Amino acid sequence: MGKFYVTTPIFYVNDKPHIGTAYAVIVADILARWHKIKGEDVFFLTGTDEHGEKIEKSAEKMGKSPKEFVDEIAEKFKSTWKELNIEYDKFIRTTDKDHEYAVAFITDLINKKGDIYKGEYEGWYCVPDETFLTDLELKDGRCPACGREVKKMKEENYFFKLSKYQEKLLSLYSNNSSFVIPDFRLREVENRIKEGLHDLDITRKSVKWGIPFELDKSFTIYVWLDALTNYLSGIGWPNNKDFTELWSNSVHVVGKEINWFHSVIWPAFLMSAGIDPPKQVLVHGWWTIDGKKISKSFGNAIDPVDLVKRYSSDALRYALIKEKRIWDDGDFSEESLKARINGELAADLGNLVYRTLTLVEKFEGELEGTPELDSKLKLNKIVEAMDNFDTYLALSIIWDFIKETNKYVTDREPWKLKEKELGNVLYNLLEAIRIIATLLYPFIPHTSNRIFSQLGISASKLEDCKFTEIHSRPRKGEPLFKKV
Ligand code: ME8
Repeated sequence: MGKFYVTTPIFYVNDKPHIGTAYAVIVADILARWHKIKGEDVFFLTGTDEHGEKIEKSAEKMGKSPKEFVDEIAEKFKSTWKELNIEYDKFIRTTDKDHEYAVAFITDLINKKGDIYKGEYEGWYCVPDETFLTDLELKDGRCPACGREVKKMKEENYFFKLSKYQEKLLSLYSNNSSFVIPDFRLREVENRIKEGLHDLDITRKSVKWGIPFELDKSFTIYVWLDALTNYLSGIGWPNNKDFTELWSNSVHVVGKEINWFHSVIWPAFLMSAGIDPPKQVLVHGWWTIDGKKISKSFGNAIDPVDLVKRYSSDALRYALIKEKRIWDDGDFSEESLKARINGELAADLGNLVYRTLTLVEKFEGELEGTPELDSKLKLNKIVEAMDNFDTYLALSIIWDFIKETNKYVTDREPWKLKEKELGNVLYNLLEAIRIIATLLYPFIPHTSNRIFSQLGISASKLEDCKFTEIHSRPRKGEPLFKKV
């Protein structure tokens, strides 16, 4: 059986989840469910990134110990993912003991390779982003990533010989052109590497809330070596010898601002430790409001739980995927979400199911006939789009099939038909609806399950997406979506 391992960034716990963090998790959930209906063995990892100065400071502000503070926020993440119907297999926390062990282990491997040395760092530091910056990297004297103030820093530090991996990284990309999706994000890191790689600081002296650095206990490990290792510790590395089966089929879903860490620094750490790189990094764009990135610290965060309560998790999942391609940025708009509920979910999909099942309930004949709608189903195109992580395109092609099915109703006017002819049209509609529910399952799982239940069948798989015989007696239920 094929394997599929998908991860999300592990989120900083200085914030509760917002629509941007929710997006990464929804994308990963859709990919996980897609691979499940393909019949693969799937492992889906998400979690929280709990060490570092930022978190130490946030806890202090709240008058809590770091541990008390992170425990509370980690729970908020878990409950939010539950509201969004996220079916992860493991929720990792960087304060988990087995994770801390894995971080010490990988640091030791890197050190044994001779890739760690002690030096001194002098430059600028962005506290919220926990990044050192050079004069050249500053933008108008501020952090280029978040636009906030930076402070001057001079610190003894331990460094990782990142510069040593310049050529190896470039050949990783040229040997595997789909290592980073989309392609323009691969070119971006490639061009930056060609300008020259600096060695990377991997410890902090002033930060107590972190994993101890075994080589020198007056330091803790800087968040990125700690955080990135979650992708291995989350599947039992280093003790689980079978981790390679999942690892060779791994996809990291990450936002564009952390592409560098995932496509450059992470593979370099792994090369140093003698571990293969992950299979792929899928880099998604940002949700914005009036063009500005949504973020708690910019004060424009939108609470996904509030949207779920008002519109349902499926409506939110659907709207986020249908609004833009994964790798693009896009403005979030509640008006557009409402329009999609009314126009696409309630009218196109909801009505199709409701009116078909209304006719089926009144019909006593055999639900059988000849497939007439199957030629409208572009299954290969949907599979191809999903293989390319183009969830937007896949969902659009599924929606074209829903529209074709609605057109079939209008063209054939089943309310005017009788007996065998009616049985034939209803057969086609029911089979189309079953296939639609199967293909929509990764995107709107709750709605798909409701359709399956109205059809009187259990959930089907991708291999069942063809017109066959009907063995159940469908029963109409409540409309799938109410207009808002
Ligand atoms: O960077 N639009 O954590 P983080 C889309 N702990 N996605 C967004 C977004 C937005 N406006 N805002 C956030 C960290 N995200 C590290 C990661 S991984 C080993 C360590 C999503 O809490 C997006 O996926 O800042 C982004 O990469 C992630 O949240 C950053 O979460």
